[in-house]
Amino acid sequence: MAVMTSLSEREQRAIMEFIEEVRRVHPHEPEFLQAVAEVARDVYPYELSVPEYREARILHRLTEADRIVIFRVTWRDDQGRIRVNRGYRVQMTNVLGPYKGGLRFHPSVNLSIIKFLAFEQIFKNSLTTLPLGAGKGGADFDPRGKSDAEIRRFCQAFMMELHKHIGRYIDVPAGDIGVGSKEIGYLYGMLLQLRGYEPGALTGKSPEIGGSLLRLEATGYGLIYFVEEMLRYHGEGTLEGKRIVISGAGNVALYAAEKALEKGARILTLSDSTGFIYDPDGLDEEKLAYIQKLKSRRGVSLREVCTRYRTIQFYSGKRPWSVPCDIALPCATQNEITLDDARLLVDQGCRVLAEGANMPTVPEAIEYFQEKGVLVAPGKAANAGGVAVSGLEMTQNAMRWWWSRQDIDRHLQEIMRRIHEQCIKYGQMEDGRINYVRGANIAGYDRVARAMVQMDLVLG
Ligand code: NDP
Ligand code: 2IT
Repeated sequence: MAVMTSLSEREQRAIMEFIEEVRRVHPHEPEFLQAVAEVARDVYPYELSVPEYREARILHRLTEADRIVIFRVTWRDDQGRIRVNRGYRVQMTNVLGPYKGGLRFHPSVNLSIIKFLAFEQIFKNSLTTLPLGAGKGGADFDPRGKSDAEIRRFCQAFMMELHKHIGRYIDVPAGDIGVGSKEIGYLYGMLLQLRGYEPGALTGKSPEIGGSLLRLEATGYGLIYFVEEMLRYHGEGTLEGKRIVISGAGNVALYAAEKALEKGARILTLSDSTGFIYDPDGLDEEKLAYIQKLKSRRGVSLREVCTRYRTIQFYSGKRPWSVPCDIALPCATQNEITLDDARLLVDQGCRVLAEGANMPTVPEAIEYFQEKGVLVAPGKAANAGGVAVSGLEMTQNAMRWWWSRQDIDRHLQEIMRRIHEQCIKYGQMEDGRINYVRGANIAGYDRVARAMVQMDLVLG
């Protein structure tokens, strides 16, 4: 299905009006508006071209969450002082399955950020082709500098409210920034006490308490599988010898690095909120294992790596995009690649940008990359491996059975391959080039739209 490369004036006006309307209804939510605008640019003209979608006003409906829960989380710190945080759960749509998406604990969390993440999740979860609706949650809680006991008490207090809104057929949270298997363990422990055995109500659990093998690695591994598909399709060879620049040093970044290394790539950088490390020799397995251990301690800076490895350089307060590379993998957070960063990356020879994080690239930078012929894989396609294996965790919990690492890995590779295929199908331009951003947006939208039209649920 080839798509027109340029929009007519009428289409452009319709998109602008749509975005303006969303801005009016959701003022002061820049990240949410950014995510909606990125999708609307591709999807709104498509919606207008399909009479039953246009009539059903699918995109208008998808920009308004089914419901949003905002709640107080009260907990006690190690000094015995009462602390108050704000918790969120945005239940976006359950057309394809139970609301599904992670929980983020970070001081920057606000309604706009959780809504943008929940909105992205609609299209991502749809692309997996698993029965998953979309949601996201979290709190403005800062795990840095907190003791284990404080993290546990916070997670318990958070679940005191969250449990009223989740369930295996209702809403199934998982991890995201600041929420790893340790936090999921505490959250699940509290859910167990409040409600009894219900492993299917939360994913990202460790295997001992009903989690799926390979869930931990799934987002990072899936990202690399997706990049391999892109290279293969474009005749750009394999990852062997390719120079990769990665941001982040958390779950997604470290497992992407691990898999890329296994495939023979050269990992030049990692970053965290304090700066980035650059290893001119490329990180090897030993260094990566050391970094993994170091970063599993909350609040430790990557700077520490240099005290052990003298050849590794640390750049305080900087992002890694100035380092020459073939492939860039932003795996930290939203809007971490600006237009200036994009210019730098392109000048230095970057050919592929694949988003491990959600919305890490500002829209102007995406446009610039595309103009310059850089292949851009949007997060909703490239990082879908995490939620896909979460979906498989739900399947295993429902079956009261577990699959081997090899089984899950096979499914993950197959799912990433199919997502790539959908991007090709819907993102093929008239000149034969592939616009992965458009492909992912339209393919993700189309499945939800078809489901909505079939159920045709309109009240009033
Ligand atoms: P982690 O908490 O494990 O790691 C996050 C990493 O990014 C850390 O190194 C952290 O630095 C850094 N970071 C976070 N916020 C900022 C910031 N504002 N500025 C600079 N650095 C920052 O999170 P994940 O690896 O799970 O998530 C990373 C990204 O991937 C997010 O965008 C998330 O939404 C996305 N994602 C995650 C999935 C998952 O399964 N976990 C699935 C799909 C997408 P520091 O160590 O200093 O805190
Ligand atoms: O952004 C994401 O897709 C995630 N944080 C994972 C969500 C999940 O439910 O596994």
